[in-house]
Amino acid sequence: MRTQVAIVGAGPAGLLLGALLHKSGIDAVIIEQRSPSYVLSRIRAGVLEQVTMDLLDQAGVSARAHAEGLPHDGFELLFKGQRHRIDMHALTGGSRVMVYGQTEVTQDLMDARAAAGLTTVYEAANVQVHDFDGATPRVKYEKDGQTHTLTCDFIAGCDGFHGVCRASVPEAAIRTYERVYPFGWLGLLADVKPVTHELIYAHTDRGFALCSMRGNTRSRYYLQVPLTDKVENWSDDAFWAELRNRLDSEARDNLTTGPSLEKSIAPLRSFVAEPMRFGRLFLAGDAAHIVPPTGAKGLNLAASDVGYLWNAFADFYNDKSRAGIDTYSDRCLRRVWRAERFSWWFTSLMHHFPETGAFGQKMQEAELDYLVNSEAASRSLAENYVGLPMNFGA
Ligand code: RFL
Ligand code: PHB
Repeated sequence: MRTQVAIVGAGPAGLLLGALLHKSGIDAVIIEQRSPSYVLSRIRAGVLEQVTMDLLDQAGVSARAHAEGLPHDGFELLFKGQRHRIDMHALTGGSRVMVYGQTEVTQDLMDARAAAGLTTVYEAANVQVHDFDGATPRVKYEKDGQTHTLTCDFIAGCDGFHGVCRASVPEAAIRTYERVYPFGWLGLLADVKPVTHELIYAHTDRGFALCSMRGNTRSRYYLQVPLTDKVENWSDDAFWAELRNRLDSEARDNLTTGPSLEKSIAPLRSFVAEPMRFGRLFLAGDAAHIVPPTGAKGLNLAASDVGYLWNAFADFYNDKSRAGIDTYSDRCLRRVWRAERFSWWFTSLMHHFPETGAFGQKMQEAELDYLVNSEAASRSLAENYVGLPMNFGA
């Protein structure tokens, strides 16, 4: 088989790239190691920046997101038992975010891909990338007991943090930066009405909690937990009781509980690999970088990488220019590092770090107090939360 762009990974990054390339008349095949239902079972992001919505619009896959997504103009910070609203819309001169689940984005992209008759190979085993430092890269994989080779002009590594693409780059050609946090997030999804119509980010001395949603009748909640906790030891009742402990009295009274549809623990990590291009191999999304979820930036960064990569390939095929390809890594990394900084900062501010002691706790409270009472500080938070433009400082 031959294609112009071989995409490894059918998560949101790979599927969105496939959709955008199709709009520009560029041929792409996606190779995914899992089944569609497995990909859809991963409950992850919930907050989409305007930049991401714009890319979904350009890919022609945003109709359901506009119809069913919830536009949010603000969110709340809860500390010392009080909630404080950050009015993103007013503070940023009109920006907002869309609350719409990653599962739904993925489903919309899968449906559009199937409707357009585009090729996705699911359940591909032993996927390997070869010769990306030469003129004719290849992706090899096994399917139904047979070995297949996909020859291409470029490989897009959209295969997530544990994928094969970054791992195939010689160690000397890549530099990585990492911080692992000493806690994880226990997430619970339930068909209950959200505790309030906006997200609540709660800082308490019992740990962080987040109240989010997937619509008016489905809620997504998270608790900071020690990395040693096991999800099977957290009953639904224990989850709801602990969440109550971390909320203010009004939210506690409004909290509706119910059986969980899904519960899982995710470790928190900051990670960046530099550069993001190796010859004809381009990394995008979680394959190149990870942010802790506090800033809601992971999926949005995956989308902006893909936006730059789409432009690079469109320049190459349609305008015979290599400029986008040559600047891809630098352009992505600039936006990535800003989101890394914001996600690290917001994580450090909101979580409980036992090792920093009572002084550390006081510093967090003083910063939160400043943040909600200084318009300049609130604006900085709001500006980062809604997402920086793709061509900032250009
Ligand atoms: P994905 O989603 O991991 O998809 C990668 C795909 O590649 C496949 N794959 C392979 N395929 C072929 N061969 C191989 N060798 C392969 N190895 C892997 C995988 O099966 C998979 O299908 O990466 P992608 O596309 O870069 O997307 C990134 C996002 O999924 C991620 O950044 C976000 O979910 C992060 N995130 C959030 N991001 C936001 O923007 N807003 C949020 O509100 C938000 N909340 C979150 C989050 C992540 C969370 N967890 C669980 C880490 C909340 C949580 C709890
Ligand atoms: C989510 O709804 O899953 C979500 C929302 C905001 C975050 C992280 C996750 O910061």
